[in-house]
Amino acid sequence: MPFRVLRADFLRTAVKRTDWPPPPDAPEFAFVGRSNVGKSSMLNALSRKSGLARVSNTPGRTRALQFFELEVQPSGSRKVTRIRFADLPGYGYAKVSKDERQSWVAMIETYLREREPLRAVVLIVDGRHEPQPSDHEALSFLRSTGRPIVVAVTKMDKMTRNQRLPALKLAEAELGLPRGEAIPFSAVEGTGTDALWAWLVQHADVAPG
Ligand SMILES: Nc1nc2c(ncn2[C@@H]2O[C@H](COP(=O)(O)OP(=O)(O)OP(=O)(O)O)[C@@H](O)[C@H]2O)c(=O)[nH]1
Ligand SMILES: [Mg+2]
Repeated sequence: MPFRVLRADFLRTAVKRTDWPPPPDAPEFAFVGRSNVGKSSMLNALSRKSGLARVSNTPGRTRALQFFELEVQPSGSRKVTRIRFADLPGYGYAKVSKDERQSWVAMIETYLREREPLRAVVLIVDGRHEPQPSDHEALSFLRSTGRPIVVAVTKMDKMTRNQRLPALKLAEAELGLPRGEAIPFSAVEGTGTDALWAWLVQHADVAPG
């Protein structure tokens, strides 16, 4: 693991801009994906703290932006860096009113466009299904923000070993990504946490070592 996690804590919930954590700002990363895809589980796997973000079998559980603060240390270094994670409400969740859905979308899009310390975004898709129309919409919105984006293909453990590489390649091809760009992930097996940390660190403006 390129970074050791020294501390990981829930910081605050935000439904409007004034709730966003105030300066001094740390480099921030957002986790975006369909409802129930495994955003909160990914955040827990990265922070090595299973109860940090709330994981649920009930889709649509995370209804606001949830901010977390971590202290991480590059391996082989004494420098401690503070970063933040934002766990975003899932999109594509049908069982809410149109008004509520529109207010979610506005809340998420405003944050993704305007949040100053946001360094990069992780878009999470489910490896068991080819990308859905809402995944394509999310990716094209994210591209329009000009933010660095990485696609993580999660729940890889739910596939047989033989199914994993074809699923990864299919997700990349469907989303128009170069082969090898998406990160295969499993919150259960811990697959992909090192690769994802390496990518995050690269985008944190924090020199390792
Ligand atoms: N097998 C397996 N299950 C996973 C993985 N990631 C998440 N899950 C399960 O998928 C369900 C949803 O996980 P969450 O992390 O709550 O998903 P979410 O995207 O945060 O969901 P919302 O906040 O409701 O949008 C839970 O039952 C998790 O245990 C994974 O990598 N492998
Ligand atoms: Mg969640």
